[in-house]
Amino acid sequence: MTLSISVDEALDPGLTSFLKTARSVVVLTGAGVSAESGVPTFRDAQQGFWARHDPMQLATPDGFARDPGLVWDWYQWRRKLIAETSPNAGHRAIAELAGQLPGLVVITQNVDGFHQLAGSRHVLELHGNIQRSICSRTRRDIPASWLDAHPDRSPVPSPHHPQGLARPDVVWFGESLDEKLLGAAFAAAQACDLVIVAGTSGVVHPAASIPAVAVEHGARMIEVNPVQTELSRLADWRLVGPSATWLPRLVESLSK
Ligand code: BV8
Repeated sequence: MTLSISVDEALDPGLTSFLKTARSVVVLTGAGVSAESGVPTFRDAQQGFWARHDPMQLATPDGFARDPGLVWDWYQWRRKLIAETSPNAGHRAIAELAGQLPGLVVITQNVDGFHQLAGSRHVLELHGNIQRSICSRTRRDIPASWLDAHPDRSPVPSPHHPQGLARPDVVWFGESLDEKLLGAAFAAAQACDLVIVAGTSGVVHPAASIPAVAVEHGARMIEVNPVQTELSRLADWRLVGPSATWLPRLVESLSK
């Protein structure tokens, strides 16, 4: 049975008392937690020039093979957007929750690095990090200094392979996730007694199956999202509204 709470209602006392006794918490985040920082989510319309392109086509090996310059420019545009903004109150609240709840693990689908910037220390970046670049052939790291030495090239040649190109160190659709990271995420989900799912539509796998794994192993679930999602049916509590409003309230409830 899911209890939905809107932003103009108080937190359910059952939720706050459970939160206080939680011994092992997992927070799964998606693009929605960065929305209030001004970083567009994956399913919102892209802005400007990119409105003509489908992110689902660009964030793929085929998209990069077809037009590496276009995909490289899209990531450069996203990197610039992310560099011009910063983590929001939702990211900071998750970092504060970790300070008060033992062993809290952040599992994020986001590639903006905002959880670490906001102070979270135990972050599993399932889909990589847009700030890092690797060689498209060898997957070896490419330092920012190499990119800075080729400011007007798109795509940028790789220093590690004659046919290699620089690409973002993210997991594209159709690419497998890092086994160790995914294993750690599922292990944390199986061991937790509370999973907080914030800002995700729950459509991208295998990340989307993490809440079900937690709930199947006995965890309670809080969902933070302005709208209903594929995961809402798993939630004990649905906090209906933005994460930058609800997550600080969860932190506040711990000190009451
Ligand atoms: C793989 C990096 C093996 C790139 C990303 C099983 C079933 C179905 C499909 C599959 C499956 N297994 C595999 C697949 C295929 C595919 C997939 O899931 N497709 C889906 C779309 C149908 N998965 C894969 O390819 C994965 N690889 O499984 O490898 C394999 C190999 C070959 C063939 C098959 C399998 C790799 C997936 C990783 C893709 N890379 N990112 C980049 O960023 O450029 S995923 C990308 O989507 C982002 O990381 C994003 O975070 C993520 C998920 O989306 P969300 O985070 O949920 O964002 P979204 O926009 O959807 O939703 C935002 C939510 O926030 C909304 O609900 C909104 O209401 C809410 N919101 C808005 N504002 C706020 C808010 N919430 C709170 N506060 C607010 N203010």
